[in-house]
Amino acid sequence: PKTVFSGIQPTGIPHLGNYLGALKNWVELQNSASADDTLIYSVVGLHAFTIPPGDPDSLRQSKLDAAASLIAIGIDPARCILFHQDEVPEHAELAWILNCLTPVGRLRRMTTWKAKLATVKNATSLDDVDETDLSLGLFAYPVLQAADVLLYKATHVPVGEDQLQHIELMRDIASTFNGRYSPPKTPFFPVPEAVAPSATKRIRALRDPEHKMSKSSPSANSRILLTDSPESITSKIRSAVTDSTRHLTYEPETRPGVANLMDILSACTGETIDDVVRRMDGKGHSDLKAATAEAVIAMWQKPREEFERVRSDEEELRRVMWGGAERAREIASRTLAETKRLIGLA
Ligand code: AQP
Repeated sequence: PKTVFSGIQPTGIPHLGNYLGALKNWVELQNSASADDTLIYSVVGLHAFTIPPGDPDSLRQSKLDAAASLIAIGIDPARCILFHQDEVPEHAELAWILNCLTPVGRLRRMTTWKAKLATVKNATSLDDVDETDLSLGLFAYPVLQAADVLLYKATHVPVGEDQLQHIELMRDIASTFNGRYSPPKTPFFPVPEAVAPSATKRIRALRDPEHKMSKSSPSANSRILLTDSPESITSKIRSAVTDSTRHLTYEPETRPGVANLMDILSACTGETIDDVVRRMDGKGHSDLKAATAEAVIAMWQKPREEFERVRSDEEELRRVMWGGAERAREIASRTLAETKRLIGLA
C-alpha cells in the first residue's frame, strides 16, 4: 500500500501553477487510491512562516483559504487526512532531529531559498541574493519538509517540478537516518518517491515568463487565482507577455510566454501540445489567449463556486481541519516516539 503525503503553504489563494503542477495530481491520486492506501494532505503553516507575514491575521485567513481551496478542488476529508501542519507539534520536533543530520553545505546547494529571496526582494538575478538576508528557518525549509513526509513514513510525494530538489534531499536524509539508526535490514523510514505530473511542467508567471508563477511575486497580474472571476482571468491572460513573432509555435526556450500559454491550454483541456499546436495553426496570439482563458474559466468554474461555499462556514472548516489534525497526530506521535527511541532520546 502507498502512503501519499504533500503540503501547500498558506501564503495566499492557490494559483494555476499550484493546481496544474501539484494539486490536480493530489486529487487524481485520491481518486485512484485503493482502500489500503493512506492519503495525507497538509496546509503547511510553519513553512509559510519562513517568510514571516507582516500581519498575523492575514496568516490566519490564508490558512482557512488554503484549506477551503483544497476541499473546493475535490480533496475529500473523509477519504484523506487533511490538516494544518502547525496543529501537529511533532513536525517541528522531528525537523529539529533531522536538522542535526543535515550538512549546511547540502542546503546551500538548493536553489529554492535563493529563488524565494530573489522574488521577495525583487532581485533580477539569483547572484544578487545576499545570504545575510536569509533566515535560519528559510534555509532549513527543505528539512522541515522532509520531517513532514517522514513523520508519516510516506512513500509517494506529489509535488511540482520546482520541488524535486527537495525530494532528493529528503531521500538522502531518510537514507542517512536508516544507515545510522535503523535496525539491520529493516529501514525505519521508507525512501520517498516524487510523483511529478508527467505532462505539465512548471507554469510560468504571465507577466514575466522567465520566472515561475508564484503566490509571493509582487505582480498580482502574473498569477491566476482559484477565486478569480471569469473577467479577471480573461484580462490577466490577455495581458500576458508573449513575443512579436507572428506564427504560433511551441518553443519553451526561445518563446517561453507562448509556450506557457500552450502548456496551460493543454493541461486544462487534456489535449497534447501537438494537438494544441495543430489547433492554433494559422491563428494569432489573441486567439491563443482567448482559447486559454476559456479553458481556465471552464476548468475552475465549479471549484470557484465550491470555494465560496466552503469558505463561508469557518466554524465547520475549522472543525474538519481539527479532526484531520487529531488523525495525523496519532501517526505522527508514534513515529516521533520510535525515532527518539532509536536515536537514544527516549
Ligand atoms: N509555477 C508553478 N508551476 C508548477 N508547480 C508549482 N508549484 C508552485 N508553483 C508552481 C507547486 O505547488 C505546490 C504547492 O506550492 P507551495 O505553496 O507549497 O510552495 P511554492 O512552491 O513556494 O509555491 P508558490 O506559489 O511559489 O508560493 P510562495 O510564493 O508562497 O512560495 C508545490 O508542490 C509546488 O511544487
